[in-house]
Amino acid sequence: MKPNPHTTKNELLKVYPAKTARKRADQIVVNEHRADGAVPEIRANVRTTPGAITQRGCTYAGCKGVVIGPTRDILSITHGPIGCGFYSWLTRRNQTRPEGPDDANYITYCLSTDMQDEQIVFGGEKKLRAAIEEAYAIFHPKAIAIFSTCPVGLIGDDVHSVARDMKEKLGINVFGFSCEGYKGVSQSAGHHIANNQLFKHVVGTNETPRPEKFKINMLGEYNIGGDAFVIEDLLERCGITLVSTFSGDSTYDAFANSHMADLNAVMCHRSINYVAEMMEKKFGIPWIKVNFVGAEGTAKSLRHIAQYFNDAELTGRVEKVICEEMTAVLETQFDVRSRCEGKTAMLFVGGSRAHHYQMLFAEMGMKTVAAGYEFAHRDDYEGRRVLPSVKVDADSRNIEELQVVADETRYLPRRGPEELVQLQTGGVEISGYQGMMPEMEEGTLVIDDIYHFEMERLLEIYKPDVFCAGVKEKYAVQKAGIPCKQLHSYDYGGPYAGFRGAINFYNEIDRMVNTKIWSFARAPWETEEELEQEALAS
Ligand code: CFM
Repeated sequence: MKPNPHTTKNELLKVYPAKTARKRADQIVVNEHRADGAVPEIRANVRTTPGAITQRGCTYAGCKGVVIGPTRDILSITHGPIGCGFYSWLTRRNQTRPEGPDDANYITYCLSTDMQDEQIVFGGEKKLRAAIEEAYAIFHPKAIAIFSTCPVGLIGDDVHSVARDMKEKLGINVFGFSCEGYKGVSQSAGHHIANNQLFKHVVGTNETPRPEKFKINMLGEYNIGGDAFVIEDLLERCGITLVSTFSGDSTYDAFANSHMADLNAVMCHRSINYVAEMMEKKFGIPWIKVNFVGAEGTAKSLRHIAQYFNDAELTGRVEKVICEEMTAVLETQFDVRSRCEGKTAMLFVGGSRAHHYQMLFAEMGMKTVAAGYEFAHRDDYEGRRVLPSVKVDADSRNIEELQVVADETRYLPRRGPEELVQLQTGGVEISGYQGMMPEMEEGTLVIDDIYHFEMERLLEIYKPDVFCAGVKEKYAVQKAGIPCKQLHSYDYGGPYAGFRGAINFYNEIDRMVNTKIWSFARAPWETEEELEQEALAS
């Protein structure tokens, strides 16, 4: 029998103390579509209840690990005790492809100031200066980024003044991030801090003209498992120039030159919408939301980009590429559907993939029964239309909001107001994002910042065919006899973006949900009787 989402919600809440349950109730929502197109309000981007096991990471992880880390030629130095430096050793499977063997690639390095008790007591700025000088002497990078860990903020080291001094002394760009782990309620604060500094210190600092006709930036694509390579290839075949990706397979110079693009295509809205908005205000570059996860999403995104440029030849090439790719996609879809149709999935991950990957499951005929983000905000769930009603609390006020105005000489609106309206009526949403909930079925469960206990209960109640999360959850899920697909790291797999990636994903999930192996795992809650019944049924 299909589990009832309302009863399930009560099941999850009943273990909590009254006050916690009350607050938590606003983060666990049964999805519905109201007449005006709105969805229920969800509480998001708020502190995790102390004591709960959350999936979240810290602000430092969001800044260093997520947004800046994938850029191969910015040398990153983590200022803090070495124990904090886990994310300075990039564990995120983002790939990069230097143009030649001599081109810089610092991604595999892990640099930390290794603060000791002495620096905690007397200050760590001296050690930071020494570290920057040492790193410069060894690598001669184009730019150095300094990342603050919690103790740096607590003792009050001024990384920004050190950065200014060193910038002058070394003659390269040196900039710091006040991304102490505690700065926000999750890694989301770190994205914002990273976006601000990139925008302030890098974007627009390289004026090399770009003569190409169709120039875009890809925002919020981090090249996990090679996704960006697939997208780069598609764009190239369509004749679309990628000026910069933020920040998968990216370089410092590309960021610096990115204001030459005529369109920002935003893949992960959560982590980078700030850069899109700021570039629009300062340089007049419009942005659209794209999604290269799922074959349909990929085709639609390419078509929207073509519509934006409104050029017959480009449109023709885009259609040709889509056509070339779709045959294999449809063949695989047809094949996997025969085994996967009607199976169920749950996705609890990050701030965008829990939404995007539902498209891939849908293409396989699978149903998403519950989903949620770790650290997204209300607009990622309900759509940007709710932005004016999002309350600014003490935690979000903590993060600087840059006041951006049109650049005196370089502001150039790429499209006039009428053209934008025309695009909008043509189905290309400008500066918009619909969010996850409007695209999920009614009666599905949407849970923000899911706690580990809730996850285990969900597995027990729904017994989904596949659960998507990260490595922290993976083995707990599998012990319950349910396969877990890691959507952060892709479990050593991927790419999953674009058409080729979709085929990869269909095949992998098909294997995961149809193998017999999981039926041999015994979930702790299964009774003898249930086991016997299962044995009889198989
Ligand atoms: Fe954006 Fe990401 Fe994600 Fe994200 Fe992330 Fe990631 Fe993610 Mo892990 S930037 S919000 S902070 S799409 S690292 S590449 S998989 S949680 S859903």
